[in-house]
Amino acid sequence: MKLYYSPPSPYSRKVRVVALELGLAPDLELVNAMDWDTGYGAINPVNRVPSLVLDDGRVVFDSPVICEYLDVSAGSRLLPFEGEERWRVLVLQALGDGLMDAAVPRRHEVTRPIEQQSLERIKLYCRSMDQILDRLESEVDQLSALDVGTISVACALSYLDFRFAADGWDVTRPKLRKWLSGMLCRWSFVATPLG
Ligand SMILES: N[C@@H](CCC(=O)N[C@@H](CS)C(=O)NCC(=O)O)C(=O)O
Repeated sequence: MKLYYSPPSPYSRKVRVVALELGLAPDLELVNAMDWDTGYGAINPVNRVPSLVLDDGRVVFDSPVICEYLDVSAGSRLLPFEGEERWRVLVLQALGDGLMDAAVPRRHEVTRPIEQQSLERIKLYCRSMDQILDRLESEVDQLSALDVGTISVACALSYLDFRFAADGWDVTRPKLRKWLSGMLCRWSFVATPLG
């Protein structure tokens, strides 16, 4: 298996952490999906990272799909195969992914020339981020297990530290910060720094 990934991408990190936690080691191939001339679109027509190319040439993409593929391959250890718990973990993953889905385009927006930036869009991204962070802080006691949900949330929060440290998201969310510190001690996170 080969994983196309990008070092600053929180979605890529999520998949890499999941793979490591499952004892899987796909080959890694760096790609910058924003470059025009990589030919990456022939692998993933959505043109986003990550993508997982299987040994038989099939391609799995969108990080939740890749995580589920890896997890099922390894015996469903990070996403319950059925039952209520499955939906709880999937919704938690959607919260983590949703935080990335607001933070990543916010980052793109604020790195555009100032006259091209949309303040309205930035405000919408920030609202979404604040709402998700508040929800996570209020439900932090539900983040005890290691699963695709908690991995997604930890990757999203560490992306905020990486790109938006000045926000100080943890000032009003100390329980979430404490929880994140514990997660980031895991070897799978230490081995996959954003960069
Ligand atoms: N829903 C996708 C989102 C992936 C995504 O947005 N990746 C970003 C990098 S962090 C990307 O490839 N951006 C390239 C682009 O938008 O052209 C997933 O979960 O894999």
